[in-house]
Amino acid sequence: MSNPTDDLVLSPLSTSIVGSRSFVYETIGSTNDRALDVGGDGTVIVSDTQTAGRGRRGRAWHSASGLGLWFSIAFEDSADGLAFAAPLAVRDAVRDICDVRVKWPNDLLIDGRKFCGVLVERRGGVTALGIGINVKHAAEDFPPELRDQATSLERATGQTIDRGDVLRRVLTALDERVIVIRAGGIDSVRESWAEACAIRGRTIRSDGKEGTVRDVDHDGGLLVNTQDGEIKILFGEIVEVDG
Ligand code: BT5
Repeated sequence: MSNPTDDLVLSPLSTSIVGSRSFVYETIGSTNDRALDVGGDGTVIVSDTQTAGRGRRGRAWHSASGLGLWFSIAFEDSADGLAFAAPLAVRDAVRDICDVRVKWPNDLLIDGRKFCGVLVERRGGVTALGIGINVKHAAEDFPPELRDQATSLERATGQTIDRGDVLRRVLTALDERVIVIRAGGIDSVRESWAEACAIRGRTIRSDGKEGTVRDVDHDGGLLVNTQDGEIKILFGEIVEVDG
C-alpha cells in the first residue's frame, strides 16, 4: 500500500444519507471536531490517526495509525436516536465474524473487552457521531493501561480484517437505521438497542446506589428499582453491571 489511507477510501457506497460526501485524512486532531466544523448532513470524516481523539467526559481515545477506524458522521437533522443506531450498526457490520455485546449505553465488547466506543456531540445545528473501532491491534499495540481491557477485531477473531470493508459495512448499516429513525421509527431502533444491551432485569450500581433495571426510558436512561424507590440513571452516566 503506497498511502496509509488507501484502504479507507469510501466509494462506492450505496447509501442515501450517510456518506453524502467524505473526507479522508492521514492525521487529524479529532474527527468529531472536523465533523462539527464542516457539517453537511451525512458527511463522513475519517482519519488514519488522531492526535487528540477523545471519549466522553474529556477522556482520551487511543487512535493509533494503521490499526483502527476513527471516524465521524455529521448530521444536520435531530440527534435523537443516533446513540442507539451507532452500536447496532457496528454490531451488524461485524456480525459475520464475531459476537459483540453492547454495554449500556454504547460501548461494544468482545469477550468482555472493549473494541469500540461511540461519542455523540452537538454544536449549533450540527451533531457529530464519532465512532472508534479497534481493527488490527495486537495486545502490544495498546498502551499498557489498556491492554487488559481493550481488544481489536483481529485480536479477537484471529482473522485478517480489512478496515475499509468494516467502515463501509458500518456506514451502510448506520444509514439503514437513520432512515428508519427519520421515518418516525425511533421507538423500534431504541427497542433493538435496549434488547442488544440486555440490561432489563439486571442488577446495577451507580453512585453508591444499587437496584434492578426495570426498563429503559425513551431517552435511553435506565429506570431502576432501588430500596428507596425508582430512580432514573441518565444515558451516559457510569454504572457497574453484574454478570
Ligand atoms: C468512548 O468514550 O468510548 C468514546 C470513544 C469515541 C472515539 C471516537 S474515534 C472518532 C471520534 N473522534 C473522537 O475524538 N472521538 C470519536 P468513553 O466511554 O469515555 O471511553 C474512554 C475510555 O476508553 C478511556 O478512558 C480508556 O479507558 C478507554 N480507551 C481509550 N482508547 C481506547 C481504545 N482505542 N480501545 C479501547 N478502549 C479505549
